[in-house]
Amino acid sequence: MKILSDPSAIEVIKKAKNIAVLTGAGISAESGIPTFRGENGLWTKLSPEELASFESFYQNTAVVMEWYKHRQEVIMKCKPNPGHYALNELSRLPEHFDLITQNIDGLHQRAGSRDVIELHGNLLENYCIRCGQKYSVEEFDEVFKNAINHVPRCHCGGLIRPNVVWFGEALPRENLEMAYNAAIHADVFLSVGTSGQVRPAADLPNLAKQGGAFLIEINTQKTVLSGEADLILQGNSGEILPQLVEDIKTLLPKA
Ligand code: BV8
Ligand code: ZN
Repeated sequence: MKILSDPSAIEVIKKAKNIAVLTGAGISAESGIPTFRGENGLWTKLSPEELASFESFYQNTAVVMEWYKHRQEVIMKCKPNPGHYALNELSRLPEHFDLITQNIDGLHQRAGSRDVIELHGNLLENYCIRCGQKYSVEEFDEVFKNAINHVPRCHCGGLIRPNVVWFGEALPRENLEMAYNAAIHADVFLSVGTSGQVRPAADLPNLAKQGGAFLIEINTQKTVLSGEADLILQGNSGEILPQLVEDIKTLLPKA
């Protein structure tokens, strides 16, 4: 069943040279990774400030690291879903494609996407805050197992933290610049599975609009971004994206 029936969307996509996509936790929901703010979102039980900030890491290292360790285990058991694979397909269609994600689960990369612009880091990477030593998931497991009071320490004695961006921390400069650049040059910008609550990532869809992009939102619900969207495709991204990419294939000759 064709999902693209909107004539203006069809016109824009036919001429699109640059397509950019921003994904949030919603694209991984069908892989079994809980979202943050949905009905059973992670943070409905625990507030973000209690967990995802350097202050709480420093004051409640064991609680915060238990939470991240649990999330690493969840991620390791999950697999990319058809939505992740569809975006990898889509990347081959336009002249230029950018995939920007707020997610830290690495599922885009596991679905074959390359050059993923990770705005909030990657939960499968950990590092020592004192000497910067990186720890793979396996190495971190080892340290965590022998940690005194669940406080994982590097051989230099420094605390080990996940390589994610916490509230109040700056996003990786280079990745943020690439994301801004992708948004302002996009002819079509897809916002997929994000509630648009967290800045500066949530500024990207509007930035794309200001740059003249046709904004498509894919979400199970309306969000703060919906008012700006030129086309809203409401539903599960794991179902919508494969259909949308099939339609785009008929409109865009292979780049
Ligand atoms: C910064 C990593 C400045 C960690 C995350 C006061 C003090 C300090 C900062 C601020 C402040 N007030 C505001 C700010 C800015 C703050 C912010 O935006 N706060 C918000 C909450 C008000 N931002 C920051 O602090 C950022 N840094 O500003 O630094 C600075 C500059 C220079 C020098 C120093 C400092 C850092 C933000 C990054 C925080 N880290 N994650 C971790 O994961 O543990 S944020 C977290 O939220 C995740 O990364 C997540 O990706 C992100 C956004 O959430 P979503 O992805 O949108 O997920 P959500 O659950 O909300 O929504 C899911 C959506 O999917 C829903 O709409 C749902 O309907 C939909 N959905 C569900 N299922 C499906 C679906 N859609 C389609 N299909 C489905 N099947
Ligand atoms: Zn160290």
